[in-house]
Amino acid sequence: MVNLSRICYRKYGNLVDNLRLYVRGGSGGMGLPRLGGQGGKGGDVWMVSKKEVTLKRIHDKYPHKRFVAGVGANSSVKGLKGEKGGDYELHVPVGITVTNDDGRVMGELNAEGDRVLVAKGGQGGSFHSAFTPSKGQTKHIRLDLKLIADIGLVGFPNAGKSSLLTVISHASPQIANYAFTTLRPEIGKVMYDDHKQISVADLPGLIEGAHLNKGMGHKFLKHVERTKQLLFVVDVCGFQLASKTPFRSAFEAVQLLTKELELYKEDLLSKPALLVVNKMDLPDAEHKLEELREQLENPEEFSHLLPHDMIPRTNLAFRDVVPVSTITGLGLDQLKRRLRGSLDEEAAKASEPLHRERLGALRPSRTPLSETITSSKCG
Ligand SMILES: Nc1nc2c(ncn2[C@@H]2O[C@H](COP(=O)(O)OP(=O)(O)OP(=O)(O)O)[C@@H](O)[C@H]2O)c(=O)[nH]1
Ligand SMILES: [Mg+2]
Repeated sequence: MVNLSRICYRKYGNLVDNLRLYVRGGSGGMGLPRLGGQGGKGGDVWMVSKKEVTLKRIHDKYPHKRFVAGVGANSSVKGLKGEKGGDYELHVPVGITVTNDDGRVMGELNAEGDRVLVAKGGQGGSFHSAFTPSKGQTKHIRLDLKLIADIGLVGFPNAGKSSLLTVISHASPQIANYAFTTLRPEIGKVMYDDHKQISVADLPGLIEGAHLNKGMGHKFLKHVERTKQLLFVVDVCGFQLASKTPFRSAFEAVQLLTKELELYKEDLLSKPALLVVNKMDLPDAEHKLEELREQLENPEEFSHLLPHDMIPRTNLAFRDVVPVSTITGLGLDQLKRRLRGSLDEEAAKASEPLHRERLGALRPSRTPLSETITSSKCG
């Protein structure tokens, strides 16, 4: 069995998860009216993903954050068709969404070597433009990094997500008894005795309306996209954001969080999910937990507790519901085991087709005759 007592931690300090850049395509080269020569096209600016790059490195290496492609060569007697200006390729991390200043998504870089064109070069001067070149596109763009982690913590503010990360890894995010203590994601590593590591991302709390970008919703939700599994965290006694907003029980919190993910990107709900019910040391927690379990078993019966438009279309089937207290330590070992178990289970599933393929390759190939006999038996 895995010994859970030795837990290490690696903190990703100074995480930069977004950057705003100025990009400009190169201007086209001058045409040559006398000989009908065409100027070279200006170079383009591209974002190209590379595994080893970080936004922090770009931030430090290019303080001006200006990226300009080369100008096209002028048409000349020696070279009537001017050469194209050099493209500028900026290497960015994998997992980037590129948006322009209006918030329009220009492209996603989700795999090594993906490319997004962010600023086109201008046309070279030619007969059609009275031999006058055009300028390259000029833009401000934003790079948003979606974190990669095995597990992403999803919860309303104050549920105890950071407290949980602190006790299952040695990360030390800020913890306080008010909403929005965590303003940027932080990753903690849970390390097991066999050197297996699980990365857990503490994400800032979501609020109702996060899918509409309320409370910086998208900024936080984007990180959930690249985590392998979800760990919902709710306060067993429920949560109220402010005196003017409604009180939400643990069940309502689960359903509302599910709905926020569904409205942001329904695919997220296909990720395996576990539910942590935190603060089990509080009075009446056992009774409330029972109530929650009952409600989760028949969520439809309790859907009247939610605003009509916030009832999830499909209820999340949690792999497990784990009651914990980050204060007394209750349930933490079980949780760590379940996290490990759930990830191992998925990894085994993912490698199954490969195993089958390899086994298949080892078996002697059948003759067409034996195949006919086998299939006729089934009929
Ligand atoms: N009684 C009790 N309080 C807890 C427990 N876990 C966390 N808390 C308290 O709950 C409050 C919020 O904890 P955080 O860990 O900052 O919550 P969070 O979910 O990270 O909050 P945000 O970063 O604002 O989203 C703090 O006052 C914690 O001390 C617990 O198991 N029992
Ligand atoms: Mg926090």
